[in-house]
Amino acid sequence: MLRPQDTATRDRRSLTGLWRFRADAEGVGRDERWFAAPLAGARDMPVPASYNDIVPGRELHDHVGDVWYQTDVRVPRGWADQRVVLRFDAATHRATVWVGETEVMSHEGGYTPFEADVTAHVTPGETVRVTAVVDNRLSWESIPPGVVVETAHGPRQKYMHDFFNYAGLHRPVWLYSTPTTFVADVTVVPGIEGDPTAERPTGTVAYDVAVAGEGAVRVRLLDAEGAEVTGAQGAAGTLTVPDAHLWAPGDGYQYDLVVEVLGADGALVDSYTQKVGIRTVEVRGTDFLINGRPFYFRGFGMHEDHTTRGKGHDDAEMVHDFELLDWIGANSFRTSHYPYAEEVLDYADAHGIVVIDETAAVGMNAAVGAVIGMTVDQVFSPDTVSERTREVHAQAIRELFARDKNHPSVVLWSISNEPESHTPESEEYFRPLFELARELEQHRPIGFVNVMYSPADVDRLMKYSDVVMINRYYGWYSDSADLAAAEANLEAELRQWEGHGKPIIMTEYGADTVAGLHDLSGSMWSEEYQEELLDVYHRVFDRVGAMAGEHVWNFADFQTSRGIVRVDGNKKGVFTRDRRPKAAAHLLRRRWTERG
Ligand code: BDP
Repeated sequence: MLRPQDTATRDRRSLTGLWRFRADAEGVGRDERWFAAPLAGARDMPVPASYNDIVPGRELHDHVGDVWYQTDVRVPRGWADQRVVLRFDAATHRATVWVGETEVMSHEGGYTPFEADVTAHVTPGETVRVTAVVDNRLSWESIPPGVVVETAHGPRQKYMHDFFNYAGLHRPVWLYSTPTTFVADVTVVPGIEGDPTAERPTGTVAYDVAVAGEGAVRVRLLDAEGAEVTGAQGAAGTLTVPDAHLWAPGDGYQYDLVVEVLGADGALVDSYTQKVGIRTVEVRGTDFLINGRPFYFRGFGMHEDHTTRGKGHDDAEMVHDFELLDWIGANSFRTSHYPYAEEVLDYADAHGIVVIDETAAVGMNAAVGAVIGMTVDQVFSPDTVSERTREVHAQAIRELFARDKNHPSVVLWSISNEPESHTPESEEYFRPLFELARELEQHRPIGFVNVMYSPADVDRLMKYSDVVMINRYYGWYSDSADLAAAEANLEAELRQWEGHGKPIIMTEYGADTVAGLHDLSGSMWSEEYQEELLDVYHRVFDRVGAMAGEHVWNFADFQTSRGIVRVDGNKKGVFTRDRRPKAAAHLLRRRWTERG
């Protein structure tokens, strides 16, 4: 799905700001048609933001069910004869939207965009009311899964993943215009002819444009200075780019593919600009190659998580986080554990940061659930994570790939984090999803992230994965406080995974660390222990030839559900939640900036 854009033929109006908001604890708003009038008893709520931490008290923080958002927007006068689209970049976890009293769309899944053609329901120059009901409930048929337990004291949301169930309108909302004949989709697949390690090789850009309506397509490829490099007629083809400036880690060079739809008279009907980074990605033996060169992932699993706004996107926080990644010498991160805002991927593209892009399929694991605070006998069964869940999961994969397919920063997909992967039931669930992912994706590697409970001798899913991605907590959840044992056991396990003959990326390793807690005997939770533990892992990584990357868990401390294993959230951050460095930040900076 194309991102809204201002071009010669398109305009956007942002609907970010304060919306009218009302929680619907009784779940009566749909029957009472709250969309049909200005929301009674509403309070102000910022968009984008999670609503949970905006208001003091438990009520909104722990709300389970629907909340209502409403705003008024004046449709620009100049949009007469245009197609008008209403787009939500995300609504967590599902929403139904009305324009005036007309229901225009519903969407399942909290981290991908959705939109509707609302031309028939608006009048340019006039104001229209937009209402969205957003439901935060997780069930056995949502991704991620969860269970709402009805208690004598009200509903309680349980889930098996280790981050707080922030909800609301987390990303911008747009009203935008396009011509009635318009560019509906653009797909680009970059390539390199000959030796990809050459200084300025010949690049290729295979493109495919979907047009709604009748019109001829013309494409022009411009370099970063705006000079035309090449072009072509026709909705699909392959452009050749002599002396290509490649997109590469640390060099976010991009071309502009200007896509134009022309009328019978040759006049411009629609115009859309797609950024293109020319680079190749390949797994060869135990190497992960970008542009033919082995790439070693250094960085973090992250979270979209900040005080007050929760998972709400914010440019200041985003740029600051990227500046910290740069300061520490990270070259990559994983969008653990859900698709991040598109602004994040655009920034990664533009700055040469490499991304492992993950779906929201997290917490499909009873053993992990038991630690977090939800018990379930069997995660994969007709009554729990089932074929119906798989349909939702498949749709999440389709939407993620459709949204992010053109980002050069995305080099590897993760279709799930730490699912149970040692049982026949889990294999049966996942095999079709790997097949689907391969059908949708022809040029990037695909994988999933393996959990500590499924080592190489029992895991049944790694054979479907191009890369071995594993999260390990030797020295924390196992071998607690015993780093000598941790070192030996970690190495022994990595040697087993080496047997797969694939690159290994340690996608999580780390220790909960209370900022400011120091201890010269290196007790757990101290800054010293976090440093020592990271040193142990790094020594081992440097001995194992198949290692292709290290992502520390986590970039920053983050909020989780409440329980006996977390003190105001997960403290495995290398930065605190307000982004102050723990001692480990300096250790990583030394390692990652000297390594180059
Ligand atoms: C892993 C999960 C991650 C958790 C982490 C932890 O992938 O979401 O936050 O461990 O326990 O199980 O800190």
